[in-house]
Amino acid sequence: MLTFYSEHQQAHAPLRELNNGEWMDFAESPARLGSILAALPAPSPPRDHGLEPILAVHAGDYVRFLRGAHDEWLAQGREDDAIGYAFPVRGRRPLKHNRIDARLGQYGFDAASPISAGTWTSAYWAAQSALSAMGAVIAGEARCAFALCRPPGHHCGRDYFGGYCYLNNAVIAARAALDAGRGPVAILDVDYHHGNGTQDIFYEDGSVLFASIHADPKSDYPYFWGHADETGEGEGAGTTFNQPLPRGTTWPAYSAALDKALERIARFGARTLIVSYGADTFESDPISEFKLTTPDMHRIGAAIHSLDLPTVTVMEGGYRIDALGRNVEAYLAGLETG
Ligand code: SP5
Ligand code: ZN
Repeated sequence: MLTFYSEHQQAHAPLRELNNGEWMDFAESPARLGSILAALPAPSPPRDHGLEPILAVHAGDYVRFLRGAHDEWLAQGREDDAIGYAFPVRGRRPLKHNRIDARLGQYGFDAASPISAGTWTSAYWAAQSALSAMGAVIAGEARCAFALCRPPGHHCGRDYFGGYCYLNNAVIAARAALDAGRGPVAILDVDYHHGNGTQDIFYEDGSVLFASIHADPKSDYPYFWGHADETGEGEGAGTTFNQPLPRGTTWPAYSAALDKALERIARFGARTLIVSYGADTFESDPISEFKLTTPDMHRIGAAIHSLDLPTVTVMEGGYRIDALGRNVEAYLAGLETG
């Protein structure tokens, strides 16, 4: 599988996150990359597409904030990672804030996504990896390509970060496909968590189908999005398809949901597919509660293969580091050969 990855994606290295009322080691650690790289053939470095395709998706003020947030944090005499603790209730006036804590709250939606010195660099290059994978598929160099993105992207929206995500790699790749005339685009999100940022960005856009299979937000993060009755609005009415599943889900129920999602994608008439792949559906993932196995990862890939579409996979979550490489390898093998 043609894979894109930059060593700059290691630079993002927060120390801790707030989880269930306690500080824990940051789950989305750079070591995830080592596990995946050890299981795959050598990746290609991404081409630098610059800021323009990022600004086609994300708000300029948000991108400026992200680039400067860690410096602002240090300038206010703080140490280590920038992390917010006060978040505006939805609908507050868009005041111009100066205090870094207010700005972290304004642009973030959780206390589990710190900004470290290397965050912008890694997020920028993860987006370039996604753009390069899409570029290769558009150019016909391969039918499928893999963007080994880190940090992941599916939780962040046009102007907000959260859920370990700072730039939405899947959406940036989708926008590039649309701009190249390769729409309609379907985004299939199989991370354990609902891809709320991706959903938000395309919620009123009928040119992109967003289909997601995830833990029920009644029990699991991100709580406020991902319910089955969120189906899109306006021009996007009917082009969001959420299938929340209970904790403990194993292959039979997962497979049935996946078949439904694939059927919707085929019916939608997608000409390009983007898969937001998370390995956090794995049975021993430390922060998740589905019970899929490594052979199930191969089955997910093989089921998607049957759509026979030009496909870019972007890496999202997956935190059981010693099994991560094997899970990604199994998924990609299924995707490539069926
Ligand atoms: C990309 C991605 O997978 N982001 C996930 C972000 C999840 N962040 C908070 C999860 C809180 C989980 N707490 C449950 C701990 C069970 N021991
Ligand atoms: Zn996840």
